Amino acid sequence: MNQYLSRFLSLPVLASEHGKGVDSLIIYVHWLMISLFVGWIAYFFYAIYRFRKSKNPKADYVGSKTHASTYIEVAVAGVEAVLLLFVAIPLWAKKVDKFPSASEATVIRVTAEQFSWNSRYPGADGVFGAQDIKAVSGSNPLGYVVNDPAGKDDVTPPMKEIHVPVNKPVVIYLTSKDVIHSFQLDPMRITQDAIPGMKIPLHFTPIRVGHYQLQCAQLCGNGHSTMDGNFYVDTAEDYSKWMAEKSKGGGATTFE
Ligand SMILES: [Cu+2]
Repeated sequence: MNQYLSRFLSLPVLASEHGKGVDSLIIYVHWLMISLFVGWIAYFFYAIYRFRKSKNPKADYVGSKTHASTYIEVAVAGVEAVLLLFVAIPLWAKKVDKFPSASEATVIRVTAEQFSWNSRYPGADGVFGAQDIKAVSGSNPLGYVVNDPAGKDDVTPPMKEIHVPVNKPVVIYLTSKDVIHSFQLDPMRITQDAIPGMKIPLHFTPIRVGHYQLQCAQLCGNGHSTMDGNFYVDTAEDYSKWMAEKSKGGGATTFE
């Protein structure tokens, strides 16, 4: 039954581990809404028939004497409480609580800007080079400290391009250069606002190789609709090849 509803709702392709839980919640909420819809429509037609003029020439000012409506209301609230307490909150707690350690994850810094996405990888040493507001210039808009040794092997792919290996947790530290944007990756069931001045961590594990669309989910200016990005989930070999290609010549000197 759930597969039919999922197909009917045309949920986007699912490519992350935790996404199953998100989809289940969406499906349960829709079952609840479908049953409420059917219930209300049935009651509507029942009321039209039951209180038709030919059988009820005089209005009844007393109304219903049973408590059925109260019981139904309590039952609906009960189902909503179960969904919230036993499905939604545990899913959220797991999603925001248990961050994978940096050593076992692909760690990326993503900086949103009007109207693009910048990504940066820490390179072989696993440490990001420093960023300093004083280093910001026209050719170095994100303020990378050029002489920081930790930054020498950092990798800066072209804008709008992010690669990750499959079946390995991804940790993204998200921020914005200008206004509020939102990092939305539907196949990963991930949406997170990018806020200037904040470094917001998010994590997920991609489980399906593919090329997916990243998009901005926060109206951020005239070019908002063009603020997409290419998110690639590669096999481990393809990812290593790509990373080796992008590492050539050192990353800290390229400010794309
Ligand atoms: Cu945006």
